Amino acid sequence: MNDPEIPPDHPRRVSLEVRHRLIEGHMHNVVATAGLIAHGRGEAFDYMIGEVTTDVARRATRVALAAILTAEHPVISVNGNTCALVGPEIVRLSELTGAPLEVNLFYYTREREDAIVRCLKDAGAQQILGTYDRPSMTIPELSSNRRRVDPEGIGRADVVLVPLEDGDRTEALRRLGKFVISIDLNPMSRTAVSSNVTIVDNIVRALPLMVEQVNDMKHLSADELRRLVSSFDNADNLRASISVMLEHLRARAVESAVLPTDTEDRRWS
Ligand code: PTJ
Repeated sequence: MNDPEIPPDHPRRVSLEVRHRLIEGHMHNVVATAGLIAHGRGEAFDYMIGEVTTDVARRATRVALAAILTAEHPVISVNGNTCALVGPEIVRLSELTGAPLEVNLFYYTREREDAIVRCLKDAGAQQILGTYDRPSMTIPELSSNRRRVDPEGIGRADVVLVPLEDGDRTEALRRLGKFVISIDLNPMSRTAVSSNVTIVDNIVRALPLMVEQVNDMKHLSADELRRLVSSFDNADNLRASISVMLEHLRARAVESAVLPTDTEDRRWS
């Protein structure tokens, strides 16, 4: 791609670099075309939350890690956007928690599966579940491509981490009695609402934070970890995330109202 040089002092540099990682991933078959659109929706919500990891998301992250660390068969589901944006971090999280990676795609093609497997292996993954050459089983409750799962992975998992998801599968996994953790910037999405724990944050911040926190969390006893999970209420967590967004928007409205009209606030351009 003819990548325009992003000046280091560009006020939107981080956001533009993330976009370019996705575009690159799309050109290499990792990211579905719809994945670019999904990212745009994510960006809009990220704007509303102030493009930072909130205390609410930090707490949800700890609870998510506690659930993974106390699970018998935790699994990390990987799709195109996740692989393109946080491939190395997702591989690291898998190593640190012992939760295997499973490729599970909504827009399945063999080319995309191969490209994602290559990307994960380049990031250091040793074992990848859910590939065409492995045994598969189906989730009967689900009609999309995502219904094909690995019996050694999502098939037998008690806890599934589904970063960046479409709602159908989360609901199906919940009906099967699985504990679902999602990372979704939209606290009103079906995925967010039907998960047991929703981390309302951008995966480009959430995954590095999970990797950073997991070693600390490992020092907690199993009882302490379980207590963290059982005292968590995802509806409260989502309400709090929406409140943060509202407060942020209110503050922006006030700021905009007092700015002289010829003032360009370049952070938000
Ligand atoms: O790789 P595939 O074939 O499995 O397809 C993946 C996509 C993402 C295309 C597919 O799962 C899809 O269509 O998802 P949706 O229904 O668009 O949902 C994506 C959700 O992720 C939306 O709620 C977005 O707000 C949210 N989102 C987008 N980018 C980010 C995000 N959440 C966190 N971090 C992001 N960077």
